[in-house]
Amino acid sequence: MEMTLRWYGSKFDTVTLEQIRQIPGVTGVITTLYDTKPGEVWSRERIQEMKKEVENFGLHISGIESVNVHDAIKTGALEREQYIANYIETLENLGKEDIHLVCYNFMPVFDWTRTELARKRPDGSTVLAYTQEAVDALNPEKMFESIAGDMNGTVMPGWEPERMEKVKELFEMYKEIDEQKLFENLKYFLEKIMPVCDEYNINMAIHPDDPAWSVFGLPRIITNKENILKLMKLVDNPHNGVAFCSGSYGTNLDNNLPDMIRSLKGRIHFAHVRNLKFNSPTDFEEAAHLSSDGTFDMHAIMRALFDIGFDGPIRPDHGRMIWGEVGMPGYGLYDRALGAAYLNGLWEAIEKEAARK
Ligand code: DNO
Repeated sequence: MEMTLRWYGSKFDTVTLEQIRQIPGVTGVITTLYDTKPGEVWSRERIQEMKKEVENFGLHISGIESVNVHDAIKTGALEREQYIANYIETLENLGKEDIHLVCYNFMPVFDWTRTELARKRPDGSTVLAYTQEAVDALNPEKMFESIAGDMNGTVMPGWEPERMEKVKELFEMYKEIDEQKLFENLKYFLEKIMPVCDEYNINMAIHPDDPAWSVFGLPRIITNKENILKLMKLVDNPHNGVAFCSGSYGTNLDNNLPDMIRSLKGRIHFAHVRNLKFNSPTDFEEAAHLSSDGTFDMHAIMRALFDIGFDGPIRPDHGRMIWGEVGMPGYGLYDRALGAAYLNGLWEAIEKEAARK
């Protein structure tokens, strides 16, 4: 495995490449062209510039998170052919620039959903949190407004203001879409892009829905073992793979994370590893990565990844805001650096134990 950190580009991130380079064991970044809109073609020139910038700091691009999928593709609208063609062109350009991992999601309207961006924990740190009660009490059109005040002036992934202005329109687009339709549209998209993935050896890694259940009555399909295995079979090509996010699948306490990892052997191309602390099954907050700070057994998660021979990039995921840092909620430097060091420590121990046997 390779330890990485997500980085949004120098125009958008409060964390610098220089800082990332100084985190022990982090050799790559997971990045994106954050100012491109879903459906736009990524030019080779822009990809080259991005690569050069990262490489100037002694790091490399380990993968893209995300090349976002246009809603016309998710809803199967007529214009999807054009957007799929654009997506293929972007993949081609990435492949030509030697980038072989693309993370994406297939969530309708909202990407990941949280109801608080700065819940205070007893130690004074702040974290992202979710309660179903708060979602149930909220008009979806007000979702963005309700959390915008805590974004610290940053643009959060999936919560871009231009997109949120269109929430009503987006809901309208998904009116006829149920889970089955969404699966069909995803299959259609994947089948169209597999040839270019085969040609350039690009691993597609689907991010789970977060939380792993339907919100605001919208269908959500990448939520549990059964569904993700169904998707693997529907398009049975190793390039159709998974971004295993412990914090997203883990929102549903029925999901046995190590067991899911083992069942996805050969198909996990990317891992987001973080911990959650549950106050009730529908009220959780994002803890420090350390097992004892939350609900998950992080050793068991890393162990399962090791056992299946996982060799892709891992990144610590959302961190707490600590030590007075002001940045994009979940994406500050300090707690994610602690997370990377901790996950590297677990991995080293697991690897050495295994070598001794
Ligand atoms: C949240 C992220 C998601 C993820 C996308 C992938 O912090 O994990 O926004 O990047 O769903 O397309």
